[in-house]
Amino acid sequence: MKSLFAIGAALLGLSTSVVNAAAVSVERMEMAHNLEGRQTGTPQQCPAAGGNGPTSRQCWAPGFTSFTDMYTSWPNTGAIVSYNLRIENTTCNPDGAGSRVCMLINGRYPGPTIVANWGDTIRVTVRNLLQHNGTSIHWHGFRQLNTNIQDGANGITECALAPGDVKTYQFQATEYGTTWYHSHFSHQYGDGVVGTVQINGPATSNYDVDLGTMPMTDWYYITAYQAAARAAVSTTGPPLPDNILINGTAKSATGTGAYNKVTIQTGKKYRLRLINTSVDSQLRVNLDGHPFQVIATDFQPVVPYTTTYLQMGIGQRYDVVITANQTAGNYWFRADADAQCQSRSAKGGLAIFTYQGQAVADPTTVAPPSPPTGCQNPISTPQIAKNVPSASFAAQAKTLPVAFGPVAVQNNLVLWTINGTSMVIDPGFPTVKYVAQNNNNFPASYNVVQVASTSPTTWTFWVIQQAAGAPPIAHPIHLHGHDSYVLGSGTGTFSAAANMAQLRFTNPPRRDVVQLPPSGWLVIAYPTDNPGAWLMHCHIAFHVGMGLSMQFLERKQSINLPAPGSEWYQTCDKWATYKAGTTDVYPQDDSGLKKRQWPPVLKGIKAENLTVPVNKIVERPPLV
Ligand SMILES: *[C@@H]1O[C@H](CO)[C@@H](O)[C@H](O)[C@H]1NC(C)=O
Ligand SMILES: *[C@@H]1O[C@H](CO)[C@@H](O)[C@H](O)[C@H]1NC(C)=O
Ligand SMILES: *[C@@H]1O[C@H](CO)[C@@H](O)[C@H](O)[C@H]1NC(C)=O
Ligand SMILES: *[C@@H]1O[C@H](CO)[C@@H](O)[C@H](O)[C@H]1NC(C)=O
Ligand SMILES: *[C@@H]1O[C@H](CO)[C@@H](O)[C@H](O)[C@H]1NC(C)=O
Ligand SMILES: *[C@@H]1O[C@H](CO)[C@@H](O)[C@H](O)[C@H]1NC(C)=O
Ligand SMILES: *[C@@H]1O[C@H](CO)[C@@H](O)[C@H](O)[C@H]1NC(C)=O
Ligand SMILES: [Cu+2]
Repeated sequence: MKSLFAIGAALLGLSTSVVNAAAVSVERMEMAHNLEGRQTGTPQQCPAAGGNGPTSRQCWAPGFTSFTDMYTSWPNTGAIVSYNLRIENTTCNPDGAGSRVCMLINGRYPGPTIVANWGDTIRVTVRNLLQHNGTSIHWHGFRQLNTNIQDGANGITECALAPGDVKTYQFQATEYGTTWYHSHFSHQYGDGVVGTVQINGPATSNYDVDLGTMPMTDWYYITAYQAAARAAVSTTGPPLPDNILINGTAKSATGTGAYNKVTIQTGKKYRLRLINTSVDSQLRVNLDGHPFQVIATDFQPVVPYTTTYLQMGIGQRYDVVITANQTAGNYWFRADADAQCQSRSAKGGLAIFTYQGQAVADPTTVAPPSPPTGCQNPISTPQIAKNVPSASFAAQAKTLPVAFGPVAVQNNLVLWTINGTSMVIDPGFPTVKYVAQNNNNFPASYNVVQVASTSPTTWTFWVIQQAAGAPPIAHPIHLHGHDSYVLGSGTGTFSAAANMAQLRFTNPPRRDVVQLPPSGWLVIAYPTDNPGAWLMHCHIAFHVGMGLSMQFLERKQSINLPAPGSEWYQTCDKWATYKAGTTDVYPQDDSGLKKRQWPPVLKGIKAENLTVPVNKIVERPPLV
């Protein structure tokens, strides 16, 4: 009989060599800090009027610079930036390999880029024009300070929008930088319901031209729903992505389609906003001949550092500056599935950067030497320094184990658990509704962890631990409602006695997606300053669909609840009507966040009634 380890690896489609390689060396990425004058974190004098320009990117608006603590201060511009998003069931063909079913926003892939200034209010009206799917749109990385119900996580902060329904989201951009929005309903974002967001603000290094957002994703010729269905029952792992799209386009293996093309001019510096919007693939990104100067990680401005390669987990963003100082010509931009993070793709991702005045042609450049080894979080230094109190760590830190079946469920579904539970939610009965009804009987499968807190300044600490026997796969862990303060990560089993000295409490990196290393641990912290029900989940769409998700219920007495009779409740009423009608042709068959059956049934036992960890309930004969 195969070991659980080997079965897990087989289910996730890892070759034995990858499994073995993953267990070995873990090194940090190259991180030469740039030590030029003002770019090391010294504030420059900004004109009273603001003064943001090519040589003064630290400056922004009167009283606001890249040194402003954006957790407590932001410009109240009074501006409202409005967008309309129509989600439709249609077809698309981004690399010319053939038309397939897609769900698109406003008929394009990716959907429109939302552009606003720091401190603006963003108002987005979403129309669900799908015939047979709900939807909900999550504004990835936005802190949603005191606006939990705008987070767009169906089953947690809102009811899913029924087919035909309309909903308006509204929240303030209290942070700036680069992010994306995507459907949080089932596997829908993998079929096209994604777009990027650019919030203009100050920067920690200078540049001449902002090239805007550069989303990169794995791409399947089958739909994400089909891929997930195969992944859920497969003995050989999720299907291999067929291609990697850069800014929504690529050439296929047979040469159809087109590369994304960017023109640059000798002597200029360019800001590029890289976003990994994949379903299953971690990416390794570089531009041949042009090192990246990193100025932000997720929504956090960082002290600039230079690197030739970036490893990007799903949902992660890097804002980088490149300098056009090489021989004029064509250069490959590469985004490859990162084997160091157990990712694979049938084809690598390519785009072309061309110097102005040169004819566009396929480049002949080669990738830089020494790509990173291991699947790691680079240690960046936030520009706005914040320390984490270490005194309460030992008393308050709690462990959340991440484990993997085999769990015998209907149809031999593959499941992931966190703290023993594989999440299943009801898109029609969000956690916020329980809170509004003062009902503490959350179903066990909602995987609610109530956060101990006496005030907004109480810190909470979490050790996310790969359980013994879990397959050695990195998981990009995304936290809603907060930036994770990344105290540390490593291999093996965390123990305060052995690993406390490794934790960084002085200005640790902060970001909203952090890699949990294979066979290892990750320690995060955050202050309980944002009341709400906040999801924390793996951003690999297949894994969240298989339940790798939990929610923190933070200071529930202080959550701003929806007003009675408001649109929020109407969304729930419409969802209930839809579920009771005859047009709901697809039963829920995933976690609901990326999907599974509601109510959940585990070998005849309703998950609401489970008191023992799901992964201890039933063992079934291993898949062979
Ligand atoms: C999309 O359209 C196809 C073909 O008409 C249909 O089979 C499918 O159910 C639709 N999907 C959704 C989510 O509406
Ligand atoms: C959503 O639509 C897809 C077809 O496009 C279908 O496979 C899936 O089951 C639907 N999911 C739900 C929960 O309605
Ligand atoms: C991405 O594509 C859009 C639409 O084609 C284009 O306007 C934009 O300049 C591209 N961005 C980059 C960074 O290539
Ligand atoms: C995107 O993230 C996934 C999963 O975290 C990773 O496997 C992939 O390499 C990343 N892609 C890029 C282009 O960074
Ligand atoms: C080009 O610019 C990069 C980034 O600023 C720098 O590291 C490199 O030394 C420069 N190369 C040349 C040839 O000037
Ligand atoms: C994890 O689950 C167990 C069993 O349900 C529960 O007792 C424990 O409190 C949970 N852990 C946390 C951190 O909430
Ligand atoms: C679940 O628990 C409820 C209340 O404790 C009980 O009435 C019900 O019979 C249980 N259902 C199952 C399937 O165990
Ligand atoms: Cu995962």
